Amino acid sequence: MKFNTKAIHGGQENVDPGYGSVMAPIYQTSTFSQTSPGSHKGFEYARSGNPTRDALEKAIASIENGKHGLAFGSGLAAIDAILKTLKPGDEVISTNDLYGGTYRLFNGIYKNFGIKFHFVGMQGATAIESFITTNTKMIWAETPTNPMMNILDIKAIAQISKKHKLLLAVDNTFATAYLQQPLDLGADIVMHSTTKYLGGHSDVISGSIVVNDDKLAEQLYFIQNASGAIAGPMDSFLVLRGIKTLHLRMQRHCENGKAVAEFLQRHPKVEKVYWPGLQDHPNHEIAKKQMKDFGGMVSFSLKGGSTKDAVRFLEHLNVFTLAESLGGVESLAGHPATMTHASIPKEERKKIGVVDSLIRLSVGVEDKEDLLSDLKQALS
Ligand code: P1T
Repeated sequence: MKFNTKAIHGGQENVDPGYGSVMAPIYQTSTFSQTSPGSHKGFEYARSGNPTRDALEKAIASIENGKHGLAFGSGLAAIDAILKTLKPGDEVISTNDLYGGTYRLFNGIYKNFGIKFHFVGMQGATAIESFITTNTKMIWAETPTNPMMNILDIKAIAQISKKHKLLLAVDNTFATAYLQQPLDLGADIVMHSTTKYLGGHSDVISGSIVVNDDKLAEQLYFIQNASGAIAGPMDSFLVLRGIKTLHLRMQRHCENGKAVAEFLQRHPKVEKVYWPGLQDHPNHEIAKKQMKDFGGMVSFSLKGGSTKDAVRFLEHLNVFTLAESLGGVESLAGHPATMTHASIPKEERKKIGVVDSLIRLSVGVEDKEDLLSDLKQALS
């Protein structure tokens, strides 16, 4: 099956053997009856497995061209499960430009458990190698990065991780499987905050992991069951429904993202626009090579801008909603320095370009004329 067909049918062959419902039913149950101890229809207790979650896990694995999918209660719960494959003394090399909550989980929790993190600019993949020690176990990449829209060369990083026998985990939240499939490019683990584009309607918090390796899948399944941060049946249903229109929505997100990025680039009050589709984006060529299109996330800074200017702009938007999160049908705008990335110390933020006037847009699927006129009036 090709991608669009997979988005709708992938892994959904037998979602309701009872009645043949076309959509996976919501199995809102905590447990399943057994005729004799250990004798059941495939499910025992809903933390260990639930048919609705199972349908979602198969759908996510299918669109990522992976063998095994796992669904969690949030994107961070999925990242947390991945980190639990490590032991005290292990080291992780992570991109230094990443979602603030991921940084907080690494630095605020796992560092205290004896895991060492190196935060490195990964646009030049070769920079990674100088941080590898005998204790290094994992490379953590996010591309496009949140919020600076840097593009990391997954294939080049995968070559390094393979050479040194490390695991490469890629957070594919911003691109989604529609734009890039990290496992095909050599990654070992692909992770999503399915709260975003996969859910697509700003009505659920959830996360996922997809892997090919059977042993790694078994280890992650053990952690999912033992730690228990699973996606519930209703949330699984919502993400599954979202995936069925992912390709349609992403196409429009990309079209509108392009229109917004080009409009901002021409605007006299805008200093710099960060969108990988722009010719002058430093990683444009890699983006062209590894992505089908360039996505709907756009960041920009204001000329001579301060937090005050950014806040005034954000307060005057009408069609864009000022809110955390991204990837829903509606356009959102945020201020990374005080919102999504406030948990990264200011010094670290400055190093990666998260200046006080930086604004991040999640461009939705509304009419682009309405989006552009909203930006125009708020800028004026
Ligand atoms: O919010 P949650 O579902 O737990 O996902 C965390 C997460 C992981 N990875 C990336 C790239 C993310 O952007 C996020 C969540 N991000 C936001 C809430 C935000 O507004 O950037």
